[in-house]
Amino acid sequence: MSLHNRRHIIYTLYWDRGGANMATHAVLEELGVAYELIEIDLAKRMQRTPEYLAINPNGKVPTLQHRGEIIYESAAILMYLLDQHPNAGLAPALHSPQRGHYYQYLTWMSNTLQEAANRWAHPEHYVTGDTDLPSVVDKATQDLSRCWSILNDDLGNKGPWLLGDRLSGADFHLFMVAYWSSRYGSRAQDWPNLRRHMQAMLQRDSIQQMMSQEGLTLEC
Ligand SMILES: N[C@@H](CCC(=O)N[C@@H](CS)C(=O)NCC(=O)O)C(=O)O
Repeated sequence: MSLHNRRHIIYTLYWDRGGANMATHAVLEELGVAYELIEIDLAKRMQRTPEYLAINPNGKVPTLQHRGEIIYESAAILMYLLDQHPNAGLAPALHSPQRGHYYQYLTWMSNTLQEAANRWAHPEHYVTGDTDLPSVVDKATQDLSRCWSILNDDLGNKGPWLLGDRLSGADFHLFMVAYWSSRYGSRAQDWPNLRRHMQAMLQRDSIQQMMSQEGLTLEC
């Protein structure tokens, strides 16, 4: 990690405190590569400036820049990043059976788990008025519980990581959504195998560095 050594920077991560950048940020730390952080303060609507929309037309974080390429979507960024560093062992080899499960978890967490999390946190994005907001939140809570149940079973059957005995990028993505859920109606930490997973992730230097740099804390 050489966050402040600009001469050797190869990655630029656009981020906001506790945003969907958390997984990428921790993986950059885990890899020990040189990177810089550019804060996009969502509270100040910096994601909507013409400058940032030119980088990421979705107006969301994270965005990663690497050798002139711009990549958005946290799961895609993780897969791309870990393919740049195959020796780190955080992505299963291309033709290994575990590679399928790695894709499975990252895409499922993006479009099912993270989607339910987003509905819980931002029900206003899913309806036109505000009268239906409680029912959107209730349904999101049910869907989150279903997702936690699936993950809790998988971790119980395989564990301690999503791919069994090997840590992968998917575990960083899971930790990110599990962290967010500590303020939700359905919390990952209330499921025993998920709680163990969160506690194991919290032991990692990379997670601690990311959380300290983003000013985050978590008790579980
Ligand atoms: N599926 C995207 C979701 C990104 C996302 O929703 N980011 C939020 C922060 S967690 C954001 O930038 N929101 C700003 C906005 O919607 O204006 C990913 O995983 O990268």
